[in-house]
Amino acid sequence: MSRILRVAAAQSGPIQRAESRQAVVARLIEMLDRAAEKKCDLVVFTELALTTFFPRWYMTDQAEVDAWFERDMPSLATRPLFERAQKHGIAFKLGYAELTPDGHRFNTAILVGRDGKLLGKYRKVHLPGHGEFDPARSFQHLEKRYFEPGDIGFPVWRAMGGVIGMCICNDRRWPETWRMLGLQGVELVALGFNTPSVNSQKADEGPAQRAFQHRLSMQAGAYQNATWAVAVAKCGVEDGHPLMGGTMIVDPNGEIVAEAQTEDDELVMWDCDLDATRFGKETVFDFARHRRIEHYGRITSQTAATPPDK
Ligand code: CDV
Repeated sequence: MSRILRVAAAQSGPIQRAESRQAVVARLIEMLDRAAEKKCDLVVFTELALTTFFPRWYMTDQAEVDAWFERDMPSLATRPLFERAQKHGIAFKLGYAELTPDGHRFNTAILVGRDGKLLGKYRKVHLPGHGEFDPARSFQHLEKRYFEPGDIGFPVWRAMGGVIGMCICNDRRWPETWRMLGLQGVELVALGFNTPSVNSQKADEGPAQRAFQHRLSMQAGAYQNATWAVAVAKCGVEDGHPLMGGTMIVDPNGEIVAEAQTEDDELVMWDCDLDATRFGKETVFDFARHRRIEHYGRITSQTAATPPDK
């Protein structure tokens, strides 16, 4: 059986604060239709794909905050996306803000199968930013205010003939994320990101450096775990706030094989041969033969770095 998965990374251009869910979903459906025309198997949408990147806004009214969240999935607004994907027989990955029935809020991604049914869910573990208004920053990044850290770890799923995993934005900068997925034999990692083009705490860390760090994280994560990796941006200028592009598909050698050219809605496609993950998994990154877990205890027993005394 062929293990080639035709993947479309569906980059979102900017979503303004005033844009409705219905208008955004119509844009996603338009990309889904184009992916279907090209006979794609899987469409990867971005992080918080239904709204502007609202954690840049400081809010104190919980009702105002909750308006950015989905209580059901599919919701009324997203049902047409599910129906169209099912009609095309395309699987998709979607990021959104999740409000659970018992009142928990997560930055979430779901994997939906070709039949329109939920295959898997991931909740962002590494939440960046801060919980209170920070006047020292050039803009706010309040993910720690609006979300709880994910509570379901880093699952993977057997789907579409392979082993699929997800993570979300800041997770890609953490080798722990990749290794947790790698240790479950992941063959394709799908993620979305909203990365401001400039560091809010360091004005001279601009677009070039941000793009470099993004590539470095993606390429290292893919190579060191011998997996395909698909990273999908929301980018362009949202209400005066620029987000970087850089949607890309990375092969299991860590090479970028396809990359977006714009900061708008754009499809980036590639035929990902899942068997191409085998060589790395059976040689230099054959974990069973080469990992030395007797030396890795600190990774799960401490958070802060503890340099030795002088
Ligand atoms: N949405 C994100 O997680 N953004 C972070 C920014 C704050 C650095 C990122 O890692 O891209």
